[in-house]
Amino acid sequence: MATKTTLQEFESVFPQLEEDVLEWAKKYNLPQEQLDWFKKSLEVNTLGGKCNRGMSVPDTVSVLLERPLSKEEYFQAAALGWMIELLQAFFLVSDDIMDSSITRRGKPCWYRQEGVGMVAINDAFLLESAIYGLLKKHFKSHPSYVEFIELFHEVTFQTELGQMCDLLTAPEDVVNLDNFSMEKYTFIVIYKTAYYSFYLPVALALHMLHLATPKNLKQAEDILIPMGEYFQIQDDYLDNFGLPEHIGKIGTDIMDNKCSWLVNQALKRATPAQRKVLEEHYGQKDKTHEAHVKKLYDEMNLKALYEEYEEKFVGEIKTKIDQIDGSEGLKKGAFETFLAKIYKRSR
Ligand code: DMA
Ligand code: MG
Ligand code: MG
Ligand code: MG
Repeated sequence: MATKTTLQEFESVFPQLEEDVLEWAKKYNLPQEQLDWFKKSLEVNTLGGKCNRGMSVPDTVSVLLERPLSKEEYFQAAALGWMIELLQAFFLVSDDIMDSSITRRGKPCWYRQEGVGMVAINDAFLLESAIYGLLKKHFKSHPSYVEFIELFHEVTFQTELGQMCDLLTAPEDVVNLDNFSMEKYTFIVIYKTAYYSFYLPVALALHMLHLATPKNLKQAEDILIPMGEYFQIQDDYLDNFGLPEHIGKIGTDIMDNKCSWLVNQALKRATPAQRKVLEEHYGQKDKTHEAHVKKLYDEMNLKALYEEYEEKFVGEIKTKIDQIDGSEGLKKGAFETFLAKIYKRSR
């Protein structure tokens, strides 16, 4: 029987990994003050989230083995999970600067914390580098060491392409609603979110267990990419309809001129008068403009539309899970747990 990890158990692995990263920096005689800074950045930016991505590595490994993990197996899987959390920390620190966000995980974004500012850019790079230090320390003799490195590089590249498209579709000074489309939207969310958040954890688990056959990787991708798409649609929905107390952040998509799921749905259904409201008020860095758009979203009943869509999308993902061919060791349960974790989430 597979077992599910807890946040507490997963977090208990972090101090060891943090120490490994700091030891690596100490090798270069990094002055104590900067060592303390790096430690603080590692803790503030990597801890305090839900750790859904990270925890899904040990969970997936346990489902694939159909048994609880030994101490050694748990450590390895959790270490890979923490590397995803570091990758996520790297993306979030930079994403918050680029999106001019205010809060993250219920606290000011790192770049807005006292004394940080644009040092946060370099801190983001360091969070990314930590991944490769940990991989080398703990996986150098694993037969899939090169595959692990290539996978992290590939997924990072994919995410950066998605972020590029997200940012270039949302210029700060020109609002042109014709730039938005569901095709553009689908590209953005698959690349900026689905690969690193959904495909990566399962691909890492498969590599760890030597089950990463082309067929298994392809089947995993075909399910996890739509699941990631659904997850980012939830993120866009929560940006407007979620409670900051729940999501730990204040929505910025309307003021940021983002090609969000909500604006695309609104544009699809807008009367000429409603389109005019969007043209006048979308993408303006001003709360009063934002309020007009929020009111329009309520009038257009986008909450109900989202809920309808959610059922349809989850149904389609479940059908895909049912069609899994387990002949090379892939298990339906791996995807079912993943989906259950995000279904109807409010945070
Ligand atoms: C998330 O996009 C994508 C990455 C790679 C961080 P987002 O800006 O919608 O995320 P959030 O709402 O968490 O700022
Ligand atoms: Mg953002
Ligand atoms: Mg963003
Ligand atoms: Mg968002």
